[in-house]
Amino acid sequence: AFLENVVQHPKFLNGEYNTSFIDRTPELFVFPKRKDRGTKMLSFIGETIVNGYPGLEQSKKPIFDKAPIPKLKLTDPIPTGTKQILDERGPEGLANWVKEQKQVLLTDTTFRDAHQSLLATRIRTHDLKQIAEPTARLLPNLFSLEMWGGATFDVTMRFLHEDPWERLLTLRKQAPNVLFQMLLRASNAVGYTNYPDNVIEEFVEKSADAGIDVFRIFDSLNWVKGMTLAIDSVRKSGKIAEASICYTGDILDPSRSKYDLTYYKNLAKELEQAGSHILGIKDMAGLLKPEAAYQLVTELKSSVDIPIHLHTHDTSGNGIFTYARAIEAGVDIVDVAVSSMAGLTSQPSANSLYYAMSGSERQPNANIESLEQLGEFWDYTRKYYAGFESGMNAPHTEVYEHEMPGGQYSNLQQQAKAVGLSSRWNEVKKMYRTVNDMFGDVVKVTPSSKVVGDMALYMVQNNLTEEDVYEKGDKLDFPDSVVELFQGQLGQPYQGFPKKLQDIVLKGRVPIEGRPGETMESVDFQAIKEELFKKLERQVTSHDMLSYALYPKVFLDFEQFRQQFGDVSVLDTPTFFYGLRLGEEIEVEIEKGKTLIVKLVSISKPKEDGTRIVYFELNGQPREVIIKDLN
Ligand code: 3PY
Ligand code: ZN
Repeated sequence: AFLENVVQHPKFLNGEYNTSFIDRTPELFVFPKRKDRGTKMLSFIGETIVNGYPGLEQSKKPIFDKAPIPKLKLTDPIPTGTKQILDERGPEGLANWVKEQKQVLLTDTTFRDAHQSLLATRIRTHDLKQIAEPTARLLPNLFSLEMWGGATFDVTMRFLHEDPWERLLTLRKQAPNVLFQMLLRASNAVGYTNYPDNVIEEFVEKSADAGIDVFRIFDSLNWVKGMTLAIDSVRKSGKIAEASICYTGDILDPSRSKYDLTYYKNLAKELEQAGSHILGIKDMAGLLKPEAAYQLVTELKSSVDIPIHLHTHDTSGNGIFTYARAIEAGVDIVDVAVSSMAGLTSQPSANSLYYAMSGSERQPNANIESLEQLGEFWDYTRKYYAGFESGMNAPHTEVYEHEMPGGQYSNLQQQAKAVGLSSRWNEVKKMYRTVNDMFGDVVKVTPSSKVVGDMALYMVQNNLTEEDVYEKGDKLDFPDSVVELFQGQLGQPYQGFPKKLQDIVLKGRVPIEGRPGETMESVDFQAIKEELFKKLERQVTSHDMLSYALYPKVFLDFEQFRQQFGDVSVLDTPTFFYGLRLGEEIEVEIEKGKTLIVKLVSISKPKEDGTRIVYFELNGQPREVIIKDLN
């Protein structure tokens, strides 16, 4: 069936194919299904109606207003943008172009970090797809759209039952003019652990092929040695390497002298030396105060020759002030989100920054009416995801104390809840800072931030003080992630590990000092291909192989889900999370021009074996599915 699909494909017949034809042509893998798509979809909707969506409190489906999509003349050509500049001039040419701009440039993070930080990364491709082309048309002057990487890779498969690669390919088609940016955790790729070198190389190459232009690369301990392989791989792919400094501590506080201006200056020079086209300053927790931003950017502008791109989180409420000062000091690009997806643990608002810079020659070149229109879409869309909001609804200046990254706050809160520590959340936050200090004042960003969080939870849960750890540590069984950190599995922190605690944690195990990837065996992609072919009984793409190499269990669970329920990314978001109301009828476009009409007719009482029958109409014909009621 696969070969039949290949030889019948119009691109193949026209000779428009190259080595990536197979990877980039997902329809080649669409074969006659054993179970029809309608039945699979009804099974999924039936499951959701009876048992709810995992992680959301089960409730009757709320009534949502449909998000308004800006009305645009879609027959007009999409205006050109930075993507065309990169394609014409290459990464160095693009970097030079950035330096020539008088106005500050913007990266819109709405499609990635904004929802990672506000809504536990849950925004679905279905919604992104509605607004990708309008965004490309309304904001063609953006530097980039951050739309992949970080937690999105894992969450799309694990919780949204979608393929992250399909998201990238789909959005790329709709927004061909603006650079696509992703967050790459250096040797941890888009995961929480170190991967072998060939996985990183392959992942970068295939991500670049699928549409990523700018790779923001960081190491969770600011360890340059852990970043060079990723930088080299990006350079090889012809795309933009934006190696980043993770900002921690406070350069204005003389008692926090470990990370001072000189530290950041030296790091910036090393990253420039290592081949970075742009220097990122990644303020993942939003600790960079306005005056510190001014001093830091001033210092770095005079130390390196490449453009500087600043990322912050607005947790403290000071984000716009920080940006205004950084812009005054000459920062080239800043990260913002569309107003209704901005603020708090997310990025500062693009709309606010636009107005804050009124009267300045560096005011960003964005159309404010466009930003407001996009804001309206996201205002409505965000409501579908209300169940994932963190509950933080005002500026949170405590962040300067606990230093938790924007993306971690709600996550750790959930973890605390899961182990029965909801009522001790304040203690957990304080302990997070204590652990930071015990670990020698470390950079806290995925995955090092997760280790600090694990240790804080462990100590609160077991009622341990700092002294207890030093006194009774030989009898304590520390979390695995803590042992791995002190073994050097995430790399080496600046000025090394605190020796005393390292000995207590390792209990005689020998730490490594080199790059973990150096000693890890390469992944055999051919073997993965064969293994997956057997498991999945279908042709295996290089995207499948990478998803499996990074997240073996998550990928296989996702595949199994697809076998059982089909492609659920075609469902609208309220239906995906809440199913249908009695009597409600929806239209689902399962492929271009092919629509199913689904109506919920009734739900039976549970039978003795705990199952219910859910009665639907599918395109006017009665259909039923049997669902086990797990409540
Ligand atoms: C991630 O690694 O996902 C982050 O957003 C870190 O800030
Ligand atoms: Zn961030």
